[in-house]
Amino acid sequence: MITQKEYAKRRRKVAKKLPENSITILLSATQKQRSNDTEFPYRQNSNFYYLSGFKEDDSALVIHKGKKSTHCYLFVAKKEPAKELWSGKRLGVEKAKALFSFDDVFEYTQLQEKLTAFSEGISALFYDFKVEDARLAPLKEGLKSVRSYNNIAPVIEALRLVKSAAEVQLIKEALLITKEAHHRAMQVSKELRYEYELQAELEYVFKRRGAYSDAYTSIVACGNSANTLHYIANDRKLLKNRLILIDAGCEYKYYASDITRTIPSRGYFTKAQKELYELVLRVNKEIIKMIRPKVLRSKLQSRSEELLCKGMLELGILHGNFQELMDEKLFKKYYPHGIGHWMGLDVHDEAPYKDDEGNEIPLKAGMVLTIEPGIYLDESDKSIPKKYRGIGIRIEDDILVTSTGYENLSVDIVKEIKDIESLASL
Ligand SMILES: [Mn+2]
Repeated sequence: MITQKEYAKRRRKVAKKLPENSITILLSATQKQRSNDTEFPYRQNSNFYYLSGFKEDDSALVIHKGKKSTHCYLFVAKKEPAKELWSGKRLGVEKAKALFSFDDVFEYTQLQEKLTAFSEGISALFYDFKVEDARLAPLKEGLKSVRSYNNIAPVIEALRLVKSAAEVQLIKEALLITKEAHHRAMQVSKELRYEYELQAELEYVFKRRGAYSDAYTSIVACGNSANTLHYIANDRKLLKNRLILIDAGCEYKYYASDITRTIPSRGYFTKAQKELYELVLRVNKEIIKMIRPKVLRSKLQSRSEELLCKGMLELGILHGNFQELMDEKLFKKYYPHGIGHWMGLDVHDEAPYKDDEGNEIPLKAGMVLTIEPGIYLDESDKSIPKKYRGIGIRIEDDILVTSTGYENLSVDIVKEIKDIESLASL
């Protein structure tokens, strides 16, 4: 659990980076319309949530940094019984004051008026450029003395890069649920007929275990479907003796998990599938072993490219001279994506990969990243051995950088061939 103390500490860290005589406004996410009068389930904006822990819409966070002191305020929706009857209870000002450790809490409708009151001598305004919408214009207009408009998002996102112990704990809890979901998929795939049935099995576990949602739309891709990287239709048949690529992870208490496993549709890998799978698994493990503080992600990327390129050359998927294949990046046809990404409140955490000078940020204890090598061999590609066509494999784990190396947070989600086959035979 993230304590109020931790949220307050994060706000202090942000305030430290701000100039004197500045106001920072963070607005909650808005309700997103799905169609006509139906809405998507509401989810708070991650940067706002990171600094507040507040889950309601129609809310805002204000950091007022004056000459001598800094104050943080929360603005929340008014308690209105007639509205609450339809759309649910609101915490309201009084309870928010008691439960959240802000210097003060006001009604959201007072935001404009309070900003004007704070605005004396204010010259810089900070807000999240990604949440710039109609709510902001009148607020900006009210702050007449402001001379500079700045994006607060990079300041918050740089902090989000290094996770606290409590954040790591939540990611671990998300992964316990995601583990159960993937293991269930391994057990039941042979009994199912369509990709969406398997998707339902995974998401049934997410929901039943109290996860808010999937952290991203699940990919359940049988056979050649896996060669579409963002395949989310999940509406094709689970054919016999194919591999199924499953990229699915739940979001639990606002924290993501992101796991890919590739499993046989009928419980057993064929010989050709094993050959490819073992290559990807070897690369997955070898890259994870490289993780420790000060290592550059680009190093992990280039090493994964070397290993996959060499492996594909040995299997007769690529032809020619290894160095030429590397220099001309010909392996990219079959391994076109990155080795991994930051993960946290968002599955692709909005944290920077480069510092202000444009230099790559090296790994540091507390960072969480995915490692996800893959090979994608389209069924129409006549240049590769027939036995390998129509196979796509990715194996993805979630890794915490520690002071001495790494902790594989998803180590309990099976990925060895024998373990997957034995789960399938239960
Ligand atoms: Mn991923």
